[in-house]
Amino acid sequence: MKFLDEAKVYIRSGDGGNGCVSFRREKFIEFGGPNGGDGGKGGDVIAEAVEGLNTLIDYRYQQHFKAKNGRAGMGKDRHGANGGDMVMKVPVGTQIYEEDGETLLADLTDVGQRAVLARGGNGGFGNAHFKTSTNRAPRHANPGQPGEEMTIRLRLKLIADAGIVGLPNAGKSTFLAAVSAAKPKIADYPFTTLHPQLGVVGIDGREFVLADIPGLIEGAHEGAGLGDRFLGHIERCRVLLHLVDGTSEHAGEAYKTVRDELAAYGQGLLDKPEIVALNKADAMTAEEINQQSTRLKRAAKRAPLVVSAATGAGVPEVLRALVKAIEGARPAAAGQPEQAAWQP
Ligand SMILES: Nc1nc2c(ncn2[C@@H]2O[C@H](COP(=O)(O)OP(=O)(O)OP(=O)(O)O)[C@@H](O)[C@H]2O)c(=O)[nH]1
Ligand SMILES: [Mg+2]
Repeated sequence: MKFLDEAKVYIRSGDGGNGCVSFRREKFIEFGGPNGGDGGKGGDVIAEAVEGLNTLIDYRYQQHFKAKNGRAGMGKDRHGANGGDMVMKVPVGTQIYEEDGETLLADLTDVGQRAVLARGGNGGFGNAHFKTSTNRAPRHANPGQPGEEMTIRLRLKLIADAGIVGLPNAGKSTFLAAVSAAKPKIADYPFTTLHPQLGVVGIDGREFVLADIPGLIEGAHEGAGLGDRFLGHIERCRVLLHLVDGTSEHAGEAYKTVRDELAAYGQGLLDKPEIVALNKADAMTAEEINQQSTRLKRAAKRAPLVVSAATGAGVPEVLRALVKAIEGARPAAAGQPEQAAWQP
């Protein structure tokens, strides 16, 4: 399936139906009075977050979304039918912006969450509505109100518990493939990964979602390489896994390059708890591991875990560290209520 995380679409809610002007006309009934019904309400355009989607690719093929108009009111006090709503199904994690791309209209972070993006116009009142003691034969009705139209932007920010960052070729995709059922492309050239991938990881009876994103290089915030736009997908991660290729020239420098790009991107990425791991241990001598670990420790100000995504050595330790950090980073308000101590 293709991946797309930005889309621009045009939406229009339904117009309200017109009110009706009509009079009761029956044999032997004089002055039957007004009986024009009200128009129906126009349909809304609604966005709904659904399970099982992780791309906005559908919105490349369909870019116009219109709700149905309300039907006009009719004689004999018949109310016009309401127009049907248009429901746009989007992946969880989709943010909806106005056309400017800056004004946030909705942020759909939970399955089933809905937002009304454009409200349908109200139906007009029929002439029966305008009957008063002094005007018992009103000859006017209201027109339905028009719907709203606008262009909106959808932006998907995947929701994962942990995100893997690192230079190209650090072994990020290899790691994701080793710990989950995800099947990312893996190869020894930079920028193998062109879009984010998610995988579900299980360890010690816990599960969490891990995201693999394209590698970062120096200057990514200025557009170098694939740029830094995919960092949007780890904005909502609780924890980062920073993988450093041990066979690279200088693990400390590699680490700093990525941290600088995270800093340039902002959005609190630097403040997230970070697990640092030196990868490709299988391809290094003990001496090299020592040297690169020392460099990495100096740069990260803490000893890295040593791992081989290829052989699996050290992987459970990394996963346990991630689980611990994820649970530690859970906001207190969202903590499990069953753990709260109850004092009688
Ligand atoms: N020896 C060894 N090679 C590894 C290990 N992990 C990854 N590799 C190799 O390193 C190369 C790059 O791996 P990827 O997983 O594609 O790297 P990536 O970080 O996803 O790279 P980008 O997607 O380009 O950012 C591949 O040839 C992998 O086989 C490891 O633990 N040991
Ligand atoms: Mg990759």
